[in-house]
Amino acid sequence: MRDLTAVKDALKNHQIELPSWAFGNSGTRFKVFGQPGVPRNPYEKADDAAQVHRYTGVAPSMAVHIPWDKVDDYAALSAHAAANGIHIGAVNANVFQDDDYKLGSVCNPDPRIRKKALAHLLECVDIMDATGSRDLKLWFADGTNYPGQDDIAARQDRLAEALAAVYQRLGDGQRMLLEYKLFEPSFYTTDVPDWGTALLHCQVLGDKAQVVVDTGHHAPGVNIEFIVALLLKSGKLGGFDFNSRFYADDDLMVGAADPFQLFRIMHEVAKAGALDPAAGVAFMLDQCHNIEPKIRAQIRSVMNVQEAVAKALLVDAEALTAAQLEGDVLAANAALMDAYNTDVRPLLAELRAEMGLAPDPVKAYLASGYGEKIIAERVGGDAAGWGA
Ligand code: RM4
Ligand code: MN
Repeated sequence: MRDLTAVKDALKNHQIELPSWAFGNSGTRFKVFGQPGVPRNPYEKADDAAQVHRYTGVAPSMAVHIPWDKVDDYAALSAHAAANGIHIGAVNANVFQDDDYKLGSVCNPDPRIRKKALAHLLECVDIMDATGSRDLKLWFADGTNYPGQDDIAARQDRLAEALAAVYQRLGDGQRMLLEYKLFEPSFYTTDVPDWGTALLHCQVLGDKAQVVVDTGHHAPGVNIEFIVALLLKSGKLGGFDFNSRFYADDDLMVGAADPFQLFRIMHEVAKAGALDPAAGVAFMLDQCHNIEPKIRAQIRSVMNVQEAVAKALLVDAEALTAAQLEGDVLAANAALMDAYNTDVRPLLAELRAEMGLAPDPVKAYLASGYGEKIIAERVGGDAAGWGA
């Protein structure tokens, strides 16, 4: 697509969802470095997420994580988000931070613990009803550390049973997104380690179950765009958890470690016509800003995704296909590289001007004084954190 108006229209339509947890304190297992001005509750997280949308214009929703974002009244949280121009997005379940889950949640050998985990997942669907959220995102820390520790196949049966129960509970227009991750916290087996396992479960469940690709959850060197292309072809790509990694699940800003990979992924998405929200692919960020300022980092991340999308949209599809069909390896590669090497920042600045936004969102946010304001106002109370 090289018609610039069409490129800009596609960019205006493309939406990115922010994770509530990115605004709270986070860290590694060695240390959580607290930052001043961090939200103390989900309402303040929504305030911060709204800032990111305000300056980028393309991030109108915030995913929540339960129980980190537990509130008494989810409809009130939704209304608060709406008053700030955003809405509540995916509901993320958390069955990995309770002592009971030492040997797993829905795959645990103990039926009592499996029941408890399932009850939490069902509670998350109740929350979706209250917030009007479409997606339930499931990531399981389940797995084992030692060969022989548990029965690999039996754990799959327990998983399937829990997923089926949650699937039954989904209402019209609700979906279940199953996320996979190679390892961590389990080091020998993980019960949903890869896209194949996630896809097998989703295929058994039905149309409302789709796979979510967290870009940080693969072994080094895995070709993520290949996975994306296949899931798109089979109608099973429910969404992304974007972040970037140098080594493991680093949760760094998307596009920071490997912008070329992000471009290659977005090229597959653009080619499949899946950028438009109507295609049903959720473009979520799943990041932690351990040392950098959080709101600004989220703005940067949204911009990084937009840059990759813009480049993907600039690929001369006709030239690419012609070269591919002729077997002209170098011309085909050049068609991709020409788009990737384009400086799309002026185009994005123009787009923002058309949307009534400042051309440089980071500069505009810094000039707003919001960062200083929350540092002055958010005194006392407990800063939100991911509690690990
Ligand atoms: C997991 C996974 C989930 C995220 C948690 C915090 O590794 O990526 O999506 O919710 O971390
Ligand atoms: Mn994730």
